[in-house]
Amino acid sequence: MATTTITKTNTEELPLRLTVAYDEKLHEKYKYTEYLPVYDEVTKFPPLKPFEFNDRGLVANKDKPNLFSKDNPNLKVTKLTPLIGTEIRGLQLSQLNDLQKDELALLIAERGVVVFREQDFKDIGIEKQKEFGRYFGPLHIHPVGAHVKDHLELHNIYLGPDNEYRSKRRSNRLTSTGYHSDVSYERQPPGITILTLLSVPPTGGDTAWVSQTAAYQRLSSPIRALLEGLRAEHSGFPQAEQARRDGKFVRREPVATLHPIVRVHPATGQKALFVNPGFTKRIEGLKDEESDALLRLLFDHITKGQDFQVRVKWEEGTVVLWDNRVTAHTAISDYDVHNPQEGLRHGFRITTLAERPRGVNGLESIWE
Ligand SMILES: O=C(O)CCC(=O)C(=O)O
Ligand SMILES: [Fe+2]
Repeated sequence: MATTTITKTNTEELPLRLTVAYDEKLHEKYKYTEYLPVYDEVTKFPPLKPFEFNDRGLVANKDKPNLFSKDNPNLKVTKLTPLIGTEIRGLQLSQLNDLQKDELALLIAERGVVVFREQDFKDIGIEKQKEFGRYFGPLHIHPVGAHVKDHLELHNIYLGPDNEYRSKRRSNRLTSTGYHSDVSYERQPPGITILTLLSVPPTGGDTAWVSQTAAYQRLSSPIRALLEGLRAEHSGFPQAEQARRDGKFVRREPVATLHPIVRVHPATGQKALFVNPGFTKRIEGLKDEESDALLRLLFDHITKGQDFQVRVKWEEGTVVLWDNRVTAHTAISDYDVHNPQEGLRHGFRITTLAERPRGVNGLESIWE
């Protein structure tokens, strides 16, 4: 990775060390230079505090008359697959009122992923982008990831010739894909996430999501009943340890949490699997071999289930919103970052935190 370290002084005269994780020369004519990835290597954050979460989808009109107004002749709503994913054209996220945002929260919970095309969202400015996110929940700051300068709530998505960190970590594997639910180790893990790409390769760099609601429903009833009584550990430790090994700064100490394996969505009441190959490590109360075998079964089920997955091709102006409580996702890094024709993929993620997960019969998340 081409990194330059710049040391500047913040208002309290404390030295602020920012590592620039890109090559400035490559981006001289780039429109979104202020969004390029950096690492604040000084600011430390305490553990996340518990908070009361109110899902906006709970107060939404289920028919969504405001979001899907009959008075909007440009509106085009398409189901991308029967089980997961809806695409919307003719509606600007930046213009939605609160009633529409509430209905959108419910739609995201129901459909897992909602893809908005032809958006002006990337050009409304960072403060408005954060304000939009905050409507759905408090914004998460990633414990180790690159971010946007002066805005740690904007998690950076970047893969170019001058920063291959994301792909290098997977270079010894047969595939670049890795399904996960973002930072699922947190006590109150993310609900709605908003991913905006500022630069999109002409082809490649799609993202795929799997419906964890459909994945749960496919299981036989004896397995569903077994899973409904179990919790699994989600750990942030391997990610933090890897970051330290790579010489990166860990701004919040890692946590591990036991979450119910079957999670009930507060707004829809639907049950979904809540395990993912990215962060779920073991099942509470099982012998090692039992836990390994059961998690392997579930990870295979999730990653192989193309009939309950959706793969989204990014376009200029696309913004995707998903619900981490009922989906898992993976980036697909299939383009050659060293070929200028295959382009640069760059964007930012705004991640909103949600409730402490609740399972079936009140099974709750716990931690030490
Ligand atoms: O780059 C992508 O397509 C997705 C990356 C990712 O996992 C995320 O933004 O949470
Ligand atoms: Fe992710």
